[in-house]
Amino acid sequence: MITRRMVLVGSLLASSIVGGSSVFAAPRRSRVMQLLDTDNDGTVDLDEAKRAASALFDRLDRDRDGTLDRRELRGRLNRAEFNLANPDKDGTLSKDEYLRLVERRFRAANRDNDGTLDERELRSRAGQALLRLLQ
Ligand SMILES: [Ca+2]
Ligand SMILES: [Ca+2]
Ligand SMILES: [Ca+2]
Repeated sequence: MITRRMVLVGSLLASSIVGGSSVFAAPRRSRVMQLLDTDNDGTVDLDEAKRAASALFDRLDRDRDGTLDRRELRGRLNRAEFNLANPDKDGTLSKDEYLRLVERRFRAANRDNDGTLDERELRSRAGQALLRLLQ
């Protein structure tokens, strides 16, 4: 037997699926936010960004020499970006240099200067440039 209540709940579910903006729908968290936001406060802070960047650095460093050359970066930075991040011009990025670049891109993406990146800031062009160094 179908009660009025079941019909009501059914139509609410349907409208939240179709409309996507129903108050009954859980706030949507992007895959990348779920991945980076380790303290689950809904934003990415600099510590979280640096931790992800450090883990990616280690994964990309195939020859385990503690630095990334352009081949290991596999297109994440173009030549100009690489040169900017590599002031000592030794042909590789140390983890320090890499994390300094991450910090610069984090600050560029953090438009409202509140110390954290929300979904919208991550989706911005500056946010996407940061994400290329994190995943
Ligand atoms: Ca967080
Ligand atoms: Ca290396
Ligand atoms: Ca922000």
